[in-house]
Amino acid sequence: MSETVLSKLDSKIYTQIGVQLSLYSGKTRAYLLHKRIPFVERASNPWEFFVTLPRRTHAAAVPVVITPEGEWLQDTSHIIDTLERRFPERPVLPATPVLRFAAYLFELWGDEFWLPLAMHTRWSHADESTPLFVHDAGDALLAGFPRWLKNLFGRKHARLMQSHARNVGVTPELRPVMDRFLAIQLDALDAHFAVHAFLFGGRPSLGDYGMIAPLYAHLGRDPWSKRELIAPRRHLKAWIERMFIPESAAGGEFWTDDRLPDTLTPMLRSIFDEMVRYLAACADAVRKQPILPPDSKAAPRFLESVSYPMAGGTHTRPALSYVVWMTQRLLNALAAMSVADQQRVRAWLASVGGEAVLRLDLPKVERIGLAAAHVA
Ligand SMILES: N[C@@H](CCC(=O)N[C@@H](CS)C(=O)NCC(=O)O)C(=O)O
Repeated sequence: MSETVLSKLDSKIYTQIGVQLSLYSGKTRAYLLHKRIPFVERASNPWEFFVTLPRRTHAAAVPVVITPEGEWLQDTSHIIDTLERRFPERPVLPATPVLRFAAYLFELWGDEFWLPLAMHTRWSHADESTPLFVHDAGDALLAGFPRWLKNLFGRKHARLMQSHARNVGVTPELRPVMDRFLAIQLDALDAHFAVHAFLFGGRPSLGDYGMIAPLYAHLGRDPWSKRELIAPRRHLKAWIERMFIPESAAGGEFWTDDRLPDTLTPMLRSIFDEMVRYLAACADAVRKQPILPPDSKAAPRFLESVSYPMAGGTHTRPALSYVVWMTQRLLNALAAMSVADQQRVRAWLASVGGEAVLRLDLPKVERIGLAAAHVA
């Protein structure tokens, strides 16, 4: 290829700073692949991760997508929103209101409600997960360094993540309730994917990208959960694979009748009866925080401990300020619909016992990296 052709190609290529072991990197990787956005993925290094990323994105976190124009985008929801405007073909949001709103609900459920479940499958089985984690974490942040140094760093990072797991509600006492949740929801997902290629039809939606977050790196790739939870559920396993094979959605469309099939009912029960209670608790916790000036550079991330229903029991973990930002985004998406479409969503919520979503009363927030600031 001539140099001009190569430099023209370069000028259109996106870069994802991401890691195989990372929950959220899998979400944007699947998205970039299915959208056929030209991109390369690369690891990071300590300087970039701990100095450059916080400077540019207010967070030492991946994934980050660098646009060909040199913008550094952090936060998978923000990345997808931004790229959807630039790449409107094959949109990830269904055009019909009920599926569109449901796509936001499933994204939030996968991204945030499943976070403790993913951390549980990884760190409650640390004896099996740690070697792969240490290996990958070393490669991801210390590419080119000797293996012993990579391992030293990887082990330090594993200890950090194990303490982070306690921060999102992974404790020995809470294991039984999380195991029950996983059994119910993984069976339900398997039954859904036995008859449908993706959540809402023949191609992945924003909801599928939220769900692949916990189901790829943690449940789908860590040795214990891959063997014990995913291998026995072959339809779910096949969906995880499809999420990284763009051809699997070729010619596929979202359903046009704007209805969710009964196979999604167990997931909706968790969304409305469990997740919404957590969202409300996060909103209450943020409301108790002092109002910050609009140009603030930092905000508290982990707030008071809150409890909410899970699989017939109770789960407890710190409220997250960030969750309120994602919930605000969900309600903004509803508010942006025409009056007629909003009415259809409301009618659907009433018909599936989901009116609690509409009763959520959120403090106003602005996102700062991995946190959200309570603003006036
Ligand atoms: N809400 C963010 C979450 C990003 C995130 O938590 N990334 C993890 C890796 S999967 C990370 O780098 N965490 C660092 C930390 O939690 O301090 C997103 O959607 O991008």
